[in-house]
Amino acid sequence: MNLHVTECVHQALDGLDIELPSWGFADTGTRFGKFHQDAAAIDIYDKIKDAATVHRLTKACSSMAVHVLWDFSDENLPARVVKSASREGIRIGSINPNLFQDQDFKLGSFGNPSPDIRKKAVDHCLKSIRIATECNSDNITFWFADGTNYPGQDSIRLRKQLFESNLGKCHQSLSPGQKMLIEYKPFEPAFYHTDIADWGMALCLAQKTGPQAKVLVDTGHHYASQNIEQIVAWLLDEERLGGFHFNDRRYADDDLTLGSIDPYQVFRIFTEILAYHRETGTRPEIAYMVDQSHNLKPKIPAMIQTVTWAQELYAKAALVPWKALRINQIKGDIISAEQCLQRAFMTDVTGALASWRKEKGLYPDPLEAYSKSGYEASVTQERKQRRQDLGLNTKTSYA
Ligand code: PSV
Ligand code: MN
Repeated sequence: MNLHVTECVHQALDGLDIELPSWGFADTGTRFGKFHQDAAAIDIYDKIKDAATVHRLTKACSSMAVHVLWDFSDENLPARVVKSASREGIRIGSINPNLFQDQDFKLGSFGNPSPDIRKKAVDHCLKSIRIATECNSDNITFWFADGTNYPGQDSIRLRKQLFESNLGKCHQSLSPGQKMLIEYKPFEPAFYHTDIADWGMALCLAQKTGPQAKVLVDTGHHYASQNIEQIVAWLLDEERLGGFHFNDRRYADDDLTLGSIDPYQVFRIFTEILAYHRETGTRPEIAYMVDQSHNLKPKIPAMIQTVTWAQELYAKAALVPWKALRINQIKGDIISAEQCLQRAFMTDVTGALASWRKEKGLYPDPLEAYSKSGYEASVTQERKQRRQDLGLNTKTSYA
């Protein structure tokens, strides 16, 4: 094996940790329905166990993101959840307030025309920030379904001002190490205008809000031809890139497996990040998170597959010959410059990945290790029984 490749890949993988979403382990669906899986997590403790299983097999996912409304309750208070995560060998990561499910949020949350509902939304975010503190978590992710469906429905400009003022209120209650990650999305559920529709709007709000406000790039939240790596490069240069929600898309926010449609794009995104690190000498503080909820694939293998692809594409990006690339760029030798990227992308890194895993005491192929572990069969049996005992979702089918 090429020693240089092995060294670069090992070093890169040592620095890559990817947070898993609690909601990726539970039954979710589309607006047309749900296909239930017997092995799907029922509660937060199942989700923790599943995320910890992925971490045990990859040593690359030390934390799990949680959604406040879906994961906490009077019974499942943060302290208990944190304890359970630490028992399983992971941490609670980013905290996601839920500003879209309550009936009161029909016309929006921070941008709602009613001051009482705006206050309710801000109060929920302040509570989420307190939960983050209790969980020792540094990231609070703000995604808003806010927008309108019809021209004339509300004032776009006044809503922008409401966002500025309400985000400011939340920023004030952050503790020093915490970050507010502002996520954008072009459409859905709003179909005419979305209040934070793209990276420019998110950046503008982050800059107005304060130094702890950063932008979160969900790779699925872009139109088909958008150059995401350029957005990443600009956000890095503005020191406002806070994190990612990884997934892939073919049409819209499809929650497909990272890199399943365009792996070269993921590679180019990683290349911009590593280039920034190399050129500035500063390692950017980026929360790498997955935001995928699979309806057809089994959930845990889908997550392992995502993580191993992220590692593979990150490892390839680490192989870009930076010096040669820059020399070619300065000379205007476009073909050689492009070759620097293409050759790195085409390098087979599977051997280096396997040796990194062996060094960590892991099985070289985490998917195979999972299927041999017996975990899926054991949780299928246990959760199926528990669902029956609890009277939960017995399958709907035509008679
Ligand atoms: C919205 O589409 C989103 O990307 C946000 O990050 C939510 O928190 C997540 O999906 C789960 O619904
Ligand atoms: Mn997202």
